[in-house]
Amino acid sequence: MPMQPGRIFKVVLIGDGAVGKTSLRRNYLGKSFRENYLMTIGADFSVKQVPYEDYIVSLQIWDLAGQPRFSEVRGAYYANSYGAMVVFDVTRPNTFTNIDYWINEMIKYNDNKLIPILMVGNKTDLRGTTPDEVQVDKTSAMTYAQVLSEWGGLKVDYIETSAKSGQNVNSAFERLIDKIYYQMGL
Ligand code: G3D
Ligand code: MG
Repeated sequence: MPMQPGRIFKVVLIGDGAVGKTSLRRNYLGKSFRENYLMTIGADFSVKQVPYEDYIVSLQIWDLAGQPRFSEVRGAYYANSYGAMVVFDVTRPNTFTNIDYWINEMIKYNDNKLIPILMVGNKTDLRGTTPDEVQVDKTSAMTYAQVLSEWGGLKVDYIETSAKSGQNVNSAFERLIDKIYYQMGL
């Protein structure tokens, strides 16, 4: 069966500054990486055509540029999102603690919709380069994703990536697309 065009999925990348949001997007897009900077809301987005079953999904990946907590303009950033990746840096525990803030903000500005969320622990290539006790370990992050899932039906999964080595980057975006399809009952 020929591929059918048609589905546009907007997904937002959220999380503290310097956790690797732009790097994940760049790694995933490869040569087709292009900046489309929207100055008014301080965001960038890129589009990737992703074959998915019989469809081509146009994945619009939105990424906050610059000042991460500039919330007056956030409505336009979050509106009509189908899914979110909430990213933290496994070597900086405070970026993990702030996940709550980002999820709350996203829900508030996206019409209180409970869209699928993928929690992403990035910079796994730096594991072992700083003492283990100051890193966020995988078990704690998985447990937290479980806690969030049980709280209000958010359906949060957890995946670890390295935007530097490319480890799991494609899988992360594929997982989010899967979750969106699943949620839509497709
Ligand atoms: P942001 O968009 O979330 O603000 P960026 O984050 O993608 O701009 O990344 C912030 C810094 O972290 C960048 O370093 C980038 O190269 C680095 N980085 C992103 N992902 C990874 C990763 O998986 N591993 C490692 N080791 N570094 C990563 P610079 O020095 O360019 O500011
Ligand atoms: Mg960025």
